[in-house]
Amino acid sequence: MNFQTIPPIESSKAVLDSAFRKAREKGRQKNLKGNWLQIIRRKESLKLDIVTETITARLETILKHFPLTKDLSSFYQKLMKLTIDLSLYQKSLGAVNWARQQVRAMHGSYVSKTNRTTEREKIKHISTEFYGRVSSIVKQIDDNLKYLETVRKTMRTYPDIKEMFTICIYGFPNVGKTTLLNNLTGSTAKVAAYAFTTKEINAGYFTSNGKKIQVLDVPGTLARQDKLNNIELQAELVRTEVANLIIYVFDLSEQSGYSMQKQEQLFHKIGSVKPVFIYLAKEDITDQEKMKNFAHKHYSLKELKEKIASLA
Ligand SMILES: Nc1nc2c(ncn2[C@@H]2O[C@H](COP(=O)(O)OP(=O)(O)OP(=O)(O)O)[C@@H](O)[C@H]2O)c(=O)[nH]1
Ligand SMILES: [Mg+2]
Repeated sequence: MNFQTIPPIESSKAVLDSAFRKAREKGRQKNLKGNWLQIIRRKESLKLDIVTETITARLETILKHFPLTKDLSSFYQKLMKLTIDLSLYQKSLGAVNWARQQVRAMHGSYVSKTNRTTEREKIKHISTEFYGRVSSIVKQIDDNLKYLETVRKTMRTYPDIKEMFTICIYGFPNVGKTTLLNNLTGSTAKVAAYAFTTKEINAGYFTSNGKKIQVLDVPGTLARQDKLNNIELQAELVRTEVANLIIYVFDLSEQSGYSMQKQEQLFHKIGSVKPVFIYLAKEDITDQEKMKNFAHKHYSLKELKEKIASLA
């Protein structure tokens, strides 16, 4: 799901201003035919149409772009629960839908009123009343529109994760996770010699036995459960909700700045709910003795690819 394409949400005032501006432009139309009554009716109902169309189109765009929670995977459902007020979100979408229906219904009844009226002043008065009632409806949802704009900005930080066999590369900052992603998938995500280079989830793809595999390189985690920021939270959700398989990256050289003891602790924290394969980064700069004494089973890049092919 791509959350980057939700268009900005305007305030009630902006929606109304644009609807009334368009109606005024339409009202200047000169080439209407018929007697004065037909012309004025036609002119006023055209303005009612334009106001209604403009407002309902804006509201429908909002409803079309924001996803319904039930249509999303459990990863996004949980992410939403953790980053926005879900019930206010749903209430806001409900309010937008309510306003859309109200404006439509009111349009129908005011157009027929216009068509039943024979006095110029009364026809004008009907239009004015319509504008007033429509404004009041749209103003009523102003807080909802504001909240949806806040949600939109939060959703822009959501990663685009596809539903397919997924591998999560996990480990401390600076151990070599992104380097492994690039080597596995041929992607060119940023690698650098300092911690927290990766600030959002990097995705790479490759095909194994004709099956497409998604590899997610999550920002280096310190796994402090008590104070996870938005992106660490996403990393934890990728690991627990999305991944079919985890590759835990160890840096035995400790050049990353994290001791073996700490790396072991984090490794044990992951548990064994899903398969975890160990990859040793920076073998070329690691002491041979350290390599020999490393107790856990681990895999080379080539072996990892074979394991993945057998599981996916
Ligand atoms: N010599 C050597 N250096 C490596 C190897 N793998 C990674 N590095 C270096 O280690 C540093 C960190 O690598 P990254 O792939 O950016 O590490 P990361 O785990 O993604 O780091 P964060 O995104 O900050 O969490 C970079 O300077 C890499 O060039 C390796 O196998 N050998
Ligand atoms: Mg990285």
